[in-house]
Amino acid sequence: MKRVVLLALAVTACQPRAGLDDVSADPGLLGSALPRGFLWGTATAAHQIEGGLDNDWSVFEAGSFPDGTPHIRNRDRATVATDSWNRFDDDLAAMKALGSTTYRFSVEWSRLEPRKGEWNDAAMQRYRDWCVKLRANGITPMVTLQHFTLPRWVADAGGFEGEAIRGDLERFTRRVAGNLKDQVDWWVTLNEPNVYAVQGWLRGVFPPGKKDDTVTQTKVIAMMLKTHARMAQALREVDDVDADGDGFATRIAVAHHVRYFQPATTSPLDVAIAALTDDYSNEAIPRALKTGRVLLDVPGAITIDEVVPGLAGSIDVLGLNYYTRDLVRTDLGSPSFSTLTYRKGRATSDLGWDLYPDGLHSFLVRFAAYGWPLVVTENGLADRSGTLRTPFLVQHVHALERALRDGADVRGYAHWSLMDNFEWAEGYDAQFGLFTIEPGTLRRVPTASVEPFRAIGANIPR
Ligand code: IFM
Repeated sequence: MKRVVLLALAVTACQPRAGLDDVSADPGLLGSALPRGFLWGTATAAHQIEGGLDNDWSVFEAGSFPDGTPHIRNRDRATVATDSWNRFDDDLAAMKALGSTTYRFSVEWSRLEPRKGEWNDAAMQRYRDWCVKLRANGITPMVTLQHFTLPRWVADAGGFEGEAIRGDLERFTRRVAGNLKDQVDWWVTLNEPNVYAVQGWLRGVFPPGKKDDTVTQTKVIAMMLKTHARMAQALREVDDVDADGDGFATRIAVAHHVRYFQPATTSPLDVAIAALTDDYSNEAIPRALKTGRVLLDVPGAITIDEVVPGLAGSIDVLGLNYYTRDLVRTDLGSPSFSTLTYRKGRATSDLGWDLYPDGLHSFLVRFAAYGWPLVVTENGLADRSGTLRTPFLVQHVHALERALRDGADVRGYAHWSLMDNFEWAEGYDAQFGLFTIEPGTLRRVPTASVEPFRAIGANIPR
């Protein structure tokens, strides 16, 4: 019966749609090729869902660009977001409906340490309660320690442009780990250092809203890696409890955003710039995590070549956040030497992102060569109509299964996102959720992809 339902789902899901290539293997068994114990679930981040926060983003959201355009589409604010701070039980019910065995979420630094050295123990206790509830429901918590936001006092001191953040985030990590160590083994220190730096210093659409500053952007990535090394060290020292009994007290990851860059043409310049972009954006961070040497190069602007103590060996697992493919067209007048575009005539998400499942297969196989186990810490699409989400899911899981067959050791998949939420500069327009949020009541309403998601998960060997 289960097989028939899945087959029907997958057949519907695989009706030809421009740009979502056909699944060639038997889709009725999707999920069954994943390894026993594979973590299956969703991801969120505090600022995007909790509501009631006061951090550097709260300030940025209120502002505008010099031409008067608001920083955030439609002047949206994360003031309430999905109100998850007060509705965790609703979120948990949604996770259970999905048959989740993991939930990746972030703990919010500005909530836990609103002023330097001043700790909010009640908030820490609430995060702890979430972890206890998750585990009681067979859902492994995966906790992100920094996901794009900073407390105001940290941002005022320069954030990742300054030096102090290394010590401050290390202390924060010690505090969180000390409180959650008997509940949490899976830790993500930082989310998407490359995106954080590009959006904040090149595109100017994240705080601190600086533009075309590839020098500082590159220094920020290096500082994030240095900070990560200290956070990882802190986790290893403090979290000495193997919460899930698998023989490891810590599984430390960085959630690394990868984009599949292809040259827009066969011209040698496009090929060279695509390779440069790929190295800077995709390769430099895993390479640094493996070797301990940060090597970042923006020709003519900045080269960083620095060995960072504690960086080599700092992760146990590489997290990959994968969404899309870009075509790289040379633009030597631009600080990044390129403009990015996408292949015409293919399905795109509501944000214009090319949907390219083969890219996931390619990255999993490529980064498996470093020797780490991998987790897909994010994968999803903005799809208000809900018509593309199921084929997207089916085909990305299929790509993941092919990567496993090709030798990649993939341990988990977290769909972005559990529910529609505050999508940073895009506000609430971009809807990534497996659940949608009913305006007014904020009720979590299942999309048509909930059942396929659950059905695939049910095929994972237990
Ligand atoms: O919403 C974001 C998330 O915070 C980080 N990774 C990409 C997602 C979709 O843009």
